[in-house]
Amino acid sequence: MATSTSSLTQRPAWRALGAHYQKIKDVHLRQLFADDPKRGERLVVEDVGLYFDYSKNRVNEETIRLLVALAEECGLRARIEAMFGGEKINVTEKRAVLHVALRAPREQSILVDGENVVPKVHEVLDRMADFANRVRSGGWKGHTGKRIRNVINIGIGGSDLGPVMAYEALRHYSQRDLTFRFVSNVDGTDFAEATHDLKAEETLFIVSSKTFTTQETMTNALTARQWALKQLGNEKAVAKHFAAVSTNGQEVAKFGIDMANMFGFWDWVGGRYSMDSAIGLSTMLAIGPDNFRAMLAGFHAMDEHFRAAPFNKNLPALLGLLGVWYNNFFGSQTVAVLPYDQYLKRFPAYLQQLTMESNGKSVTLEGAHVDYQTGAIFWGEPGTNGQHSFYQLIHQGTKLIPCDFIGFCKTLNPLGEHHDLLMSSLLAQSEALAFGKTAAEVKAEGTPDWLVPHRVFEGNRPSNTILIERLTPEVLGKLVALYEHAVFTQGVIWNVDSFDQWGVELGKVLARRITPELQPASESPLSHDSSTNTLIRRYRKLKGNTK
Ligand code: G6Q
Repeated sequence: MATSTSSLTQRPAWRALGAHYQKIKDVHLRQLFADDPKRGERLVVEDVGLYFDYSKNRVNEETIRLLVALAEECGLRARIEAMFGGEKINVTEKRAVLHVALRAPREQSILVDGENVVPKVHEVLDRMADFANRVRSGGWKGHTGKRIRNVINIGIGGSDLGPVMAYEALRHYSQRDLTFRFVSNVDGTDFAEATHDLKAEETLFIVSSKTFTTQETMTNALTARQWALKQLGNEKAVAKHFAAVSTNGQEVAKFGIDMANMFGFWDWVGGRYSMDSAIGLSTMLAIGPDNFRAMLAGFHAMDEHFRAAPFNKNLPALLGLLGVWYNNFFGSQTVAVLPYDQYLKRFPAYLQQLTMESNGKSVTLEGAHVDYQTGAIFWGEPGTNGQHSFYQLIHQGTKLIPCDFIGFCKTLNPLGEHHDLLMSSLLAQSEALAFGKTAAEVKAEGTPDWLVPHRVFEGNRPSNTILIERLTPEVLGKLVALYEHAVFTQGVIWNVDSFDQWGVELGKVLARRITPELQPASESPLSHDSSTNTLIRRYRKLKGNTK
């Protein structure tokens, strides 16, 4: 394979950042704040209802100037326009990338191959709303005439993580007499546990699959069909208890789902960018069409901001560029996302797919091997839980882990002092990470000399703080779009295709090859490596062993 001509690392702004890094790498955040007492008021951006404080980063104005220059040299502005303009920027799959069209207002026009796709988007949204209203009101009856009480989304990857995350995030706004569950894993345990206490006559399955061929989803969907028919005893029940979300009408029809219950989307919507398409049907069923549209309006507000704001005031661009700074110059391997809100408990898992599937690439758009680092590892847990487990390593370990703190000024569940305690933890953590505690301070507390080194906190550990008034559907849309476009920004800098996922496709093919070989009676000769062959034989033997 050709090696990259290093166009990124040869860029003037990249080289200037390298030189600048040498100057700033040992400067402590204590110093940066002491030199500029108003730093915490200046290194912030407030727009579209989000307050983004990036002052606790190891940057100064020169760093930001150079990062912005890098974005410009890499043509970020033109690439944003190419995405919004429907150009086929997913080059390896020759597809447009238009999740932004999913949240475009009715009157907007976005062309793909000369066709305005916005009317199609709204037609599906209107059908979803009609369906959601009928299920939510009890107007939609199951096969035995009972109303639906349980909704189970069957999907995996992009057809699961967005729906689960959004349901958990917006649970406060959900219709409480409906139960929502999500089955993704091909492990039968997932299906069994999701259904063990439910009655089929009150259950609606939404089979969510862009391709409608994904092994896990189709296996779970067939199991669901059998489970429902066993209880309801009539093929006709499928029309009342199954809906589908897909781009593949033919396969949906083959499965036997009534086409009136199919909600479509298009090849220009990537799986991990699809929670605001019909893949969000379970979300709409939970929170209702008006709240769903409010979420879309939030996405759209961030889209417009990303498109229009200068890069030094542009929330996704800054978030993405700061990520490049740590990833490529400080050598950080990971980013911790730490939402101080229990409703956002699945947000880090959602972001893992969004970021790592998008930018976990090692060749450029032209197919040359990169000679620089690309996508970071994203991980995290909600605060304050994480404080009692892995924060230790962030504070005192040997690794530099930039953190994103996300917090809300108003809680959705006011209960005594809880919210102030939660938020004071967020603020205390980012403060401690940045400023640490010196040996002199530790000694002054009366700590014996031998214990001092253990109780010193170096500090200088960077973080962003995103502070928002309250978690609403609109805010969730803004937050997701913020990270979507930060990922896009990084993909442009690294010159990778953020919208393909050949690694996922590989897994889909490999699993199919081994399945027939696992049967105990299988005679097929094994032609894997000696480790895989031996593991397969052992599995076959013990699986057949009923003792
Ligand atoms: C997302 C990926 C992947 C995909 C799943 C499910 O960007 O392509 O996670 O969403 O593999 O695919 P289907 O929706 O086609 O079942």
